[in-house]
Amino acid sequence: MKHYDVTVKGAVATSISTDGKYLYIGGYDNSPATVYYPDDAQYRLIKVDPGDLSILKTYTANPSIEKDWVNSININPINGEIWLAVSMGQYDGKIVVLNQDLKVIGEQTIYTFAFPQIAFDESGYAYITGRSPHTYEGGLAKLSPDLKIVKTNSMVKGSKILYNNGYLYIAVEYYVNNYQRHVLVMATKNLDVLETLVLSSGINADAYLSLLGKMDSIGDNIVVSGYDYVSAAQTYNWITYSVKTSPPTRTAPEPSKTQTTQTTITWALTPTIQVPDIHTGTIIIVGITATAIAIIAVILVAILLLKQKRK
Ligand SMILES: [Ca+2]
Repeated sequence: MKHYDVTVKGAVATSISTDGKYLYIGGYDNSPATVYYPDDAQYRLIKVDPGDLSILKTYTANPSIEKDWVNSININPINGEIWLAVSMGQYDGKIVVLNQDLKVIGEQTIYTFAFPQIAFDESGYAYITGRSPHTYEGGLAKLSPDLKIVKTNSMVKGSKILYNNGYLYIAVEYYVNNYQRHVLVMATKNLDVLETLVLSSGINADAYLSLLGKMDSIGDNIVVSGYDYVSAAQTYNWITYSVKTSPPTRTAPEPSKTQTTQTTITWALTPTIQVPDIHTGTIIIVGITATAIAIIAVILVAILLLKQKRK
């Protein structure tokens, strides 16, 4: 089943979420563009019937002359409110809260938080991270359910954020040991960093995280995907990490029996990352890069060819 919306030209969908009753799809359209502001776009949210995919309501707004878009949609688990993380161009962010009728309940601009992402805790507090790829500004912010900024931490400029079992996990990029690397930061609900783990320490390539798309958890594992760029081969590779979390008090790792490859890495910090408090624990990382898969495929093909030649 598909629904094709031809009523809007130049529209791009970027994010989808559900409150269990309806689908909410966000993105942008470039209808405000003029010859003076050719990049102007407004953000756009539609409420869709999950049965026939018909559009029940549409909300659009154009807060800046830049391209404004819905970067992420999250439903507040406490009350079902729809929280939009809107990027106003590539420099600033805005949180917009709507009810199920797509009426705006409140808004909060968070400067420098471009490409924002949202995570909720069990009390309905929201944790926002965002960053500008151009100014290298951004940070981490805690917002109350009524959209007041409770606290900020400008040290952690995340690409993705997740709340799981009492802690925040933020996926960031740091420059460590000659490369841009995937890093996972664990923080308290008070935005204090507990642990910082370099995920791509075994990869000699620059590693990046898309500023669109979420990270998630399954059981005790935090899962996050990104990509790296091998300049010698001029290729991009997908890479996925599954990080087993352990509370700071627990030190014994629980090796996973279901994974084919695993590396045990101690939570540790490189000197270039400044974190106020370091706990030692152990986690398991499982990562399979597309390069590894490609190498295995080439070997398999070579074996098959050899076998055919022998026949
Ligand atoms: Ca705009």
